[in-house]
Formats: sequence, structure tokens, C-alpha cells
Amino acid sequence: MKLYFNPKSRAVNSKWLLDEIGADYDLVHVDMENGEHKSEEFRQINPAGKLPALVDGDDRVFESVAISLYLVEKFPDAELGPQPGDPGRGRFLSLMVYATSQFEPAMGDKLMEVDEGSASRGWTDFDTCLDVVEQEIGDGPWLFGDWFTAADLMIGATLFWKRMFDGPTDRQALEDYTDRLLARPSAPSMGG
Ligand SMILES: N[C@@H](CCC(=O)N[C@@H](CS)C(=O)NCC(=O)O)C(=O)O
Repeated sequence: MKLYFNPKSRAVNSKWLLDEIGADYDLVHVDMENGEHKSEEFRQINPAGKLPALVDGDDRVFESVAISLYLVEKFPDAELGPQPGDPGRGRFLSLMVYATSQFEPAMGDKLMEVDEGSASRGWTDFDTCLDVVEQEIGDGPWLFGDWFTAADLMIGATLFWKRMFDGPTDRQALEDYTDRLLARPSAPSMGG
């Protein structure tokens, strides 16, 4: 497998998951400053010209949540989430998709001071997202109790970015959760 990677991109999350799995993979550095991610060659892998992207044999995977779901299914022995048919699979899929379809864009709005007024764009305001995430963690320590899954990694990635670019949230439970994530040996060393 090849992970198309730049350390200043969401590809760090895919690398983190590959390392949690202990998978064998190659990193292919993509020089974003020189626009390599917009090249014709790279667009054959991800037509959107964005990182991350994963190539596994003849298959190519783009969008970080798709990469995470692909890897969790490909490596069931790593036990990083419920597999199809397992209890909790629906909630797992929901949290995975929630991470990049609501939580991350809501944080983007907050950081860029975009008006959070319109719900019709498909995601809520950031505070509502924090309510959802806090509620889903519950007593923790992870989203699935004692079981660390790729959903923690995907949700946690946005909390890392929040801490790094905008400081901590005003919620101790979420800050403790972020600290637990950052303490994992494979976690990216950012935002701590
Ligand atoms: N929803 C996508 C977002 C991908 C994305 O925006 N990646 C950024 C790097 S973190 C990128 O490639 N930006 C360069 C560009 O869009 O020109 C995912 O989760 O994979």
C-alpha cells in the first residue's frame, strides 16, 4: 500500500491509523508547496487533487474517512472498529462520517469566522458538535467505552486541529479525551 502524504495535511490521520494497525506501507511524499497534488499524475489517484490518498494494488481510495473505513475492514485483526454485521456497526459508521461531514466543517466555520446561521448547508454550529461529541464519549475513555476505534481517531483529529489553531475547547471532558488521544504512541505529535 502507498499513502500519498504530506505532514501538513490530513494525511497524518491516515498515517496514524496505519501505524495503529501496524500495517506495512510506503509513504509517498507529495510536495504541496510545488502543487504536486494538482498534477495530472496525482489526479489519476484523487481527481479532487487533495491529500490524503491511498493506493492498494489496483484500488485507489480518497477522502480520509473512506481511507479509514477501508483500512478498518481490510485489517479486522487490528480490531479498530465493528465490522459489517457486528453490534455497534451503525453507530461506528455514523461517527466516522460525522467526523468529516459535520464536526470538521463546523470547526472550519468557527476558525474562519463564517456565519454559522444556516443549517441548510448540512452541518450544525460548532458548539452543537461539541455537545454531540461529548455526549457520545459519555464516561469514556473512548467513544466505544474501553475500546479505542478509528472513530476516536477521526473525531480526535478535529479536536487536535482545534487545539492547535484555536486553543482548547472550554470543556474539560473533551480536553481530557484529547490528551488521552495524544498520549497514544502512534498519534501525531501536534496540538499537544
Ligand atoms: N474531505 C477531504 C479533505 C481533503 C483536503 O482538503 N486535504 C487538504 C490537505 S489537509 C488538501 O489537499 N488541500 C489542498 C488543496 O485543496 O488544494 C478528506 O477528508 O480527505
